Amino acid sequence: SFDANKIKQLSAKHPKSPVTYTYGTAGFRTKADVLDSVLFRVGLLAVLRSQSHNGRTIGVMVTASHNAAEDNGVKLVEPLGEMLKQSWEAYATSLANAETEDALLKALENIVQKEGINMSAPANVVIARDTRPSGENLVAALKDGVAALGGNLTDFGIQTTPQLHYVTRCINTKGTPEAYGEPTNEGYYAKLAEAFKRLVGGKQKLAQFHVDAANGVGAIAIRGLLNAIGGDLTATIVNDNINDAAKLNHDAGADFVKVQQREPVGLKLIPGENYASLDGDADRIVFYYADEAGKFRLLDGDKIATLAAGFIMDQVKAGQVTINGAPVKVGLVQTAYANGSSTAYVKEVLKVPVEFTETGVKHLHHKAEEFDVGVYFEANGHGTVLFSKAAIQAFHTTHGQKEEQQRALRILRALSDVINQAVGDALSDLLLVVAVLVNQGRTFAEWDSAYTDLPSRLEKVKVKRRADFVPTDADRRLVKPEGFQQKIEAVVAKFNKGRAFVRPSGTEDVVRVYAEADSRENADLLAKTLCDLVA
Ligand code: NG1
Ligand code: ZN
Repeated sequence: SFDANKIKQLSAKHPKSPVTYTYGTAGFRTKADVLDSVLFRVGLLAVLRSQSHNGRTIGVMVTASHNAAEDNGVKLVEPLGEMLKQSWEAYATSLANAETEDALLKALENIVQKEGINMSAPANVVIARDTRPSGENLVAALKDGVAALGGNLTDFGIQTTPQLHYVTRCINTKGTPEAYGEPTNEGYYAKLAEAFKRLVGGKQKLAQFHVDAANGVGAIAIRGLLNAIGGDLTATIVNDNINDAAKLNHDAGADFVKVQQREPVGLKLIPGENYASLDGDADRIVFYYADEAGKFRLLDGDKIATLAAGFIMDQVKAGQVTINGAPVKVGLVQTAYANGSSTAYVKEVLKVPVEFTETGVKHLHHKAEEFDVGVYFEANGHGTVLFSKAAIQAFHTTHGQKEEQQRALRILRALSDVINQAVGDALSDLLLVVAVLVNQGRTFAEWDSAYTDLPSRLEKVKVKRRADFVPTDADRRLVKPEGFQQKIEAVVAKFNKGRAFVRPSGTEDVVRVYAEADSRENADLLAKTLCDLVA
């Protein structure tokens, strides 16, 4: 078994704060100054998870994404880049909350026993962190945790979340038929750049591009990517100050732009030009532009999803791709936050089936795997497109008769390379969007014209116990507090095209209120009325 003394000794360097932790949709996430013991214990868990996979490499990412600079967080990544298996989330929580060193040892033993872990199996862990200043010490605690159980650790340094997912998948597939790429930054940039060039080479470029990097790690990564691409994509980068932590995500970044429905600090929108904002760890992106009247127009995750789903449908048809004689099944996965207009457009115009899941990409990811090509995006810009093994094989083995068919097959092959299969990735999604528009010869405004968003409002309310709010039906209704859902519905019924729901956040100590209605005023009023009801 394990060396209890060594664990106790190292654990004593990382005493637990009097806080109750929960491994939620984004792993552990809270104020950085109460995370030291959590990082140590996540190090322990990462070793066990690797051993349970017979030494395959587990990823650990230290980030608090779009949250404020004084927050931080940590999440584990499975060997192929997926989010931690759900049954292990409870183990993570049990380790984090063990009050004493003996309780910690007991919690460890419990995991070893329940999972039948062979403690002499090798363990490999790869870690990375975002630009938060607290990351350095937290990584040290994480390393102590991995060392306490004798695991091997590779520190990948300061990287985006998707880069860590990518590198984890690459390490674990190296030398196999599913090899995903070189497990280095250069490999990541080169893979995306090469596939992107296949998609856009020789075609008319989009108008001037501007990228807001939220003063986070995305500022480094977007430069690396643009370098690798060369002349086929140029962009100016703003909000790229990673040395002043106070600026991180401050009035900038994808979350700010989506929630405030306005441009970030540092950008004055020029009609005809194109804009995108990354979040603090570059796994989310939203696009926007100013229309002819100078009005801000948002192209969020729903717009990205509909663009991708529509384009892929077109290519699958033109390529006449089938799997076992049946047409390739393209599907879209959304959450309750998807704008009602986008759902209607996908169902009625694109005629692509839509499924709903709970909030949080792990839920969307799993649902998307049920399709041959599963497109999933949260409205906030977090998402990707998953291609099944059979679909990728079909793209490669279908024999194109006419040039039009061959062209579609080439596009599908390149798309499956440019789109990050491990996790939603702002940089990969940026290339996807540009490539689709270039191939369609369309502008942002033309993309936007597919459907008109219903005005919406997202608010958060501090409550005493957010656990009192229990959602059901993919977060669209509440079963608790008793009778509360009926009250919500009575309010919603008074609004034309009204739709609203209330759910507890999985990443912040708040309850979220979402509302949409036929006008800006009504969406705001509906949200406000419900906030008062919740408070
Ligand atoms: P919570 O805090 O559970 O609403 C937020 C986002 C999710 C997802 C997670 C993980 C909204 C309304 N919620 O979850 O979509 O991105 O963070 O990062 O944007
Ligand atoms: Zn993020």
